[in-house]
Amino acid sequence: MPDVVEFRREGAIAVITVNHPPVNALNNAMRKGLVEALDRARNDNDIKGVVIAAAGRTFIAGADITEFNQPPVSPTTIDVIEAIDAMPKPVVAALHGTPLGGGLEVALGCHFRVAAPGTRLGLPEIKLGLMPGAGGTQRLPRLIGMDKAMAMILTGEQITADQARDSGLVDQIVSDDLVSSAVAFANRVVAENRPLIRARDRDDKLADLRANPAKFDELAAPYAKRARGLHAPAKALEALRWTLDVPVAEALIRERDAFIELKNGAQSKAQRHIFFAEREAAKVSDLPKDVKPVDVKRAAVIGAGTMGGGIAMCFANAGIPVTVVETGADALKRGLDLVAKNYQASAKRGGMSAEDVETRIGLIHGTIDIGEIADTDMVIEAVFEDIGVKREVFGKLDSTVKPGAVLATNTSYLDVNEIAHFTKRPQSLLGMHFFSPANVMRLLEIVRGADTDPQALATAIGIARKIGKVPVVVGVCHGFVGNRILRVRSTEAERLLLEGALPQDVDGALTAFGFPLGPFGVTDLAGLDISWRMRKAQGARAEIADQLCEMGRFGQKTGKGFYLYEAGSRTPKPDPEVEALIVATSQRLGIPRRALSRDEITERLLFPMINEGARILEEGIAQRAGDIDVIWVYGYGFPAWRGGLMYYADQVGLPYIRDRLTEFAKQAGDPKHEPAPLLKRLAAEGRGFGSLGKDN
Ligand code: T1G
Repeated sequence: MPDVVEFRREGAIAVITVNHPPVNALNNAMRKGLVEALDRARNDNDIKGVVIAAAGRTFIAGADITEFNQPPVSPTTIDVIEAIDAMPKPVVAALHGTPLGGGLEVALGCHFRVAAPGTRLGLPEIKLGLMPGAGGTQRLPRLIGMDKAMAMILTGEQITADQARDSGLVDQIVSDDLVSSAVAFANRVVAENRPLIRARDRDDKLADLRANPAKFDELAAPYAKRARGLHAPAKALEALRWTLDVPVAEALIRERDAFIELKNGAQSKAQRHIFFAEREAAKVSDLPKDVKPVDVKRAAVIGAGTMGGGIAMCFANAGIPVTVVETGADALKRGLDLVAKNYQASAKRGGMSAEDVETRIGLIHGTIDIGEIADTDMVIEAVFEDIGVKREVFGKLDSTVKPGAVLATNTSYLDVNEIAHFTKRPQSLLGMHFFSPANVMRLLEIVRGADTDPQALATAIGIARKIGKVPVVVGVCHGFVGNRILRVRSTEAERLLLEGALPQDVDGALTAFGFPLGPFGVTDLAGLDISWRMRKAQGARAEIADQLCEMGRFGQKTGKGFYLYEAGSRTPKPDPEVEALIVATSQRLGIPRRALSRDEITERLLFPMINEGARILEEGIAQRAGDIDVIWVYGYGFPAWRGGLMYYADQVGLPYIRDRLTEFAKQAGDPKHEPAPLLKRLAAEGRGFGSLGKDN
């Protein structure tokens, strides 16, 4: 096992290389090794300069998050940076891959930074409910100015090597061998006897702001507005403000204390749970390690509707040529025009350059001849949600597409096993359930059929990650995992309307909980007609929604749904006509109306969803409770700072949820609210869903 920190000399330059695969996370051993190596370089008079580099695919990608739930062990990241700060010799960071978080903070502590082309740099702590805790909030604004530093720290987004060089974060982009170039850079600094100015001592880029502190509030306002119940953004903004009027030594101590407070807080623990759950969700316990995925060089999408176009964009965005097949030239043209319009809109927003738009559109080819996709490696069907249409499409695909290609259906609730047997190759078929808009939503439910073979499954998981999705492997049932739980929520939401709540009460409860939109706001956005069509196909009924549909009130697209929408506005307004319809329906059904508290509404929605999640785990439709958390955070806007549906249940406590479900069942005379056996068992054992999978 190579050392986590290696020390070697190149002439008068010490080269310190860290090596802790896969991402060089800054763990206890690495920090200790770095401090020892820096002490050695400082005390050796023959050493005139230092380079800090990393082996493997990336420079340090941050503190080791797996250590966060244990007490901190010295030396800390701050100790490492202070050892650099105390160095009277030039220290150059040699950056490649993704120097992030504590890794970038170590680099900020160095006197100079050189980077390989393609390096992406960031301080993503905010995405973990944290803030930079090793000097990032004090050093970055001094190097690149407050507006750029605030954007990096408050969004957690990465910047490119060019952006880093142009902003002053990186001194040089080196295209030859990175470490040799960094050594040469260090030798030049020594030879030229360049002054060693530490980032913490630079104030030139803050002078204007210090003279006009009100400008800070202007910069901070949009980030503060978006914080919506999150603790980390507020703390990070407070720390950034210290650069204006708090001595840097004092500010660094305050920053550390603020970071520790966040790290020990419930929100960050929940967001760190989602970070690891997202990575776990792509792992399938019985998938052989040596399975060889199909190399998807060319893809195809059947159907150029909203979903088909969005799916095609996902492949084009990842640089994979994709053919879109439609039945008619008009539908094809409409679909491809919509794709072009989406790209142009994103270019207008500054999301991509005109050349990017051209390249991506160039990767999408349209045809009405299915024969053209015979040689593709993966085909995703995104046609009308009708089993007869699926049968026809997959029959054609089976006789057209080369053996070994992976065939996927984007169905959101039809039986994937039934669809697989429309072909003679069920082993190569699975579901790839994208969420609308497919080019934006990151969740991808990979629906594993009874016959899906390891190669098809591994291919779908690999391609999902390649196109920037968060894959979660699920089993076959009506609605798989996400929509099956959504259906429970929708049923309960309607029930609450009949018992006394109004749409704005129900939506208000969940937006207060942290959802961006409530159930009825979402339905108005997506269109009531979509679920209406499904209910009619299944002979199901939703009293209020069906009446609204019969009145042609399909939501935002018709200006009316559960709410009213003024022309050109997407802001939902309560509609007295809908309230009257709800009250009349309660009376017609003989359901007495009563006032429902926000807490009761929240529990009546979330607890039945948790119960359905327990059943999903019992049936093996989801591998882990964390998979359900990831699905609802990435597919339906469940607030990540609450950790997801099942993690939240563990925080509330299963005994309480069990008892409330028993009450709901009695109240509504509805056995489906009876607590699931798994939930009852865990409650009785004093355990949570999070304990499953360890000793079940
Ligand atoms: N700590 C521990 N493990 C980590 C890790 C980390 N920081 N980052 C990744 N891993 C694991 C991950 O769980 C997975 O494990 C494997 O590495 C590959 O990751 C003081 C305190 C670097 C862009 O937030 O964004 O520094 O599943 O699948 O898609 O202010 O990982 O293989 O067992 O994601 O190529 C700040 C988080 C921490 C960076 C690579 N840093 N990581 O993406 O691979 S807080 C971060 C990432 C901090 C300071 C504070 C990504 C990546 P396994 P992967 P990838």
